[in-house]
Amino acid sequence: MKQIIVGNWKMNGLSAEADALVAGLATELATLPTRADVVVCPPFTQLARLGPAVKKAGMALGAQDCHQDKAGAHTGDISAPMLVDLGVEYVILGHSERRGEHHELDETVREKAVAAMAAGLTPIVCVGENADQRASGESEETVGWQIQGSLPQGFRGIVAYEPVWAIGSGTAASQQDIADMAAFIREELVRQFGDAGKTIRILYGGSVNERNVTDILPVEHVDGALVGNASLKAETFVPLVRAAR
Ligand code: G2H
Repeated sequence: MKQIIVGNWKMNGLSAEADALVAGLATELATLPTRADVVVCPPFTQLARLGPAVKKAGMALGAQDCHQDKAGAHTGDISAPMLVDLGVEYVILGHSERRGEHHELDETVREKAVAAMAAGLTPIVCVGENADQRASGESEETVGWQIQGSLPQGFRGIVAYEPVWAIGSGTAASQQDIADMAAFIREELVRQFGDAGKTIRILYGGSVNERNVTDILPVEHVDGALVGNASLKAETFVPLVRAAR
């Protein structure tokens, strides 16, 4: 499977810096002969202005969340059809920062994934254990429940394994931990979706950078990376694309 590198800008990017970052990515990616799929997920406020330049550079546009309803009385929310209307193709759902700061449950994430697929978006559903769950040996159990609860029937999207304790820490999970969990997730996906589960891309996320990426991307069942901090500069993001197959 072709790998995919997804940049999650989180709540970063005023217009001038967002424009400069996409321009920098465009220049550097143009020098790569063949490469993985690349998605950038800026904040909602930058989607419309960045869309044309992102596509011109051969990248795809992603958003960081969507509401589960198509429209209606949901002050401050953005629906999946609204994202499609702006040329968005991917949407990150159930990131641990949404689950934590906005109390999103597996059920909500599942409803959002249904809405995203119905609108024609590819959902990137995040799962991952926190430090306490890891310390008590419950990593697989936690991720298993999240997969069962967050992925709807007929799921056609991407799963991102993001151990919460590794996010933004500067230290990624070890190669062995990633290999073990990616294999477990693959088994779960096949158990839940049959043969279709073999074609769902599995990403690793959590402090991916140019130093550790060469340990992470070759791991079996790892089909790419979801990248936060290192996606905010072309010089730290492009090496990750270069390392992908
Ligand atoms: C995990 C990741 C991107 P970072 O949240 O989703 O962020 O690479 O900064 O740990």
